[in-house]
Amino acid sequence: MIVDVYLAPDELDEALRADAYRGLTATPKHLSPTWLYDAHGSDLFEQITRLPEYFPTRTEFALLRAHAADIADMSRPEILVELGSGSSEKTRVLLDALAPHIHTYVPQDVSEPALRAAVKLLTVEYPDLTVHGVVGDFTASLEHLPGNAPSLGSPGSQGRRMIAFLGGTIGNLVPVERAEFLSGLAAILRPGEGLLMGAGLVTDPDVLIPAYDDAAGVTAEFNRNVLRVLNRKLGADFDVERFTHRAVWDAENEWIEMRLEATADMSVRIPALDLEVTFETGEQMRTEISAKFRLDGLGRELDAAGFTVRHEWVDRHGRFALFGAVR
Ligand code: AVJ
Repeated sequence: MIVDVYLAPDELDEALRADAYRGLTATPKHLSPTWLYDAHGSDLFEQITRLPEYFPTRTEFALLRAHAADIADMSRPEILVELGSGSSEKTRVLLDALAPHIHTYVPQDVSEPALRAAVKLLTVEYPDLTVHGVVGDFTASLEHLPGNAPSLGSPGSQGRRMIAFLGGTIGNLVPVERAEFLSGLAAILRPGEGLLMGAGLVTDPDVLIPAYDDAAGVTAEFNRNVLRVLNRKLGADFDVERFTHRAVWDAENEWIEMRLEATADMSVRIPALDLEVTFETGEQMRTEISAKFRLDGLGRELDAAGFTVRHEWVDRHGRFALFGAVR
C-alpha cells in the first residue's frame, strides 16, 4: 500500500492559519472550502451524496456508467489519476471500464483518513492494480503526481495517464483560479493524455438550492463543521450552534454560495492567530462557492487552457455534464 503525503501536517496547518487569518479579517468574511474536509467533514459529505435532494453524485454516476466504454476509448489510459477522490466509490465504474489497459490508480485527496481507507479497500478489490495514493490539496498536488517525471517515478508510474476530476469540484474555484488550475493540468499532461471532468450545469434554482440545503440538515452540519475544525486546529471558541447554514444562488455569477450566518452578536477568540473577531447578528461568512456551468462556457475554458474537448456527456435533465478532453 503506497500513500505519499505531500502536504506535511505543518504545511496544511500553515495553509489553514494563513487562509483563516485572511478570510476572517476580510469584509465580508470567508473561508476556503478545503477546511470542510476533516475526517468528520468527509464523512458528512459522503452522507450528502446519498441525500434525495443532492442529485450531482448519482447523476454523474449514471453518466459514468452509461459512457464508460467511450471514456475508455477516448485516450486508452494506463494510469488513472483521480483528483479529490474521496471514497473513490465512482472510480470503480471507471476502473472496471479501463480494466484492459490500466495498471495504476493514483487517488489524491486532502483528507488523509478518507484516502487511506480508499487505498486500503481498492488494494484488496483490485489485486492486479498498483494503487498509489497522494495526500494533498488538489491545486497543490499536481507537481507530485506519479508519472510527471518518468525517470524519477516508480516502475508502476510509467504510461499514458488520464486525469479524472469528478463531482463538480471544479466549481469550488473562482474563474481566475480555474483558468490557472486547468492550464496547470494541461501543462503536466503529454499530448494524447486525457482529462475527464464532471461539472454541475446551470439549472432550476428550485432544484439546485435544496441540493445545498437539504431537509435533514446534513449539509448544515457539513457547513458548521468547518467551525469545529477551527476550534480544534486553532484553539478558537466558535459557538457552533449559534451559526445557521445558508445556501444562496448567485444568479449573476451562476454559483451557489454556502454561508454561515451569525444568530447573535459574538466575539470569537482564535489564539493560534492571535486574533479576536466579532460577528454581528445576521452577518454572513462565505464557506464555499459551487459554480454551475454552461456547456459552451466550460468548453471554451478547457480550450483556452490547452485541451481539445472530445465529448460532452449530459444527463437528460441537463443538470450535470462529463467533459472528455485530450491534451
Ligand atoms: C464536493 C465540491 C463537489 O460543490 O457540490 C456539497 C461540495 N457542498 N454540498 C459541491 C458540497 C455542499 C460539493 N463538491
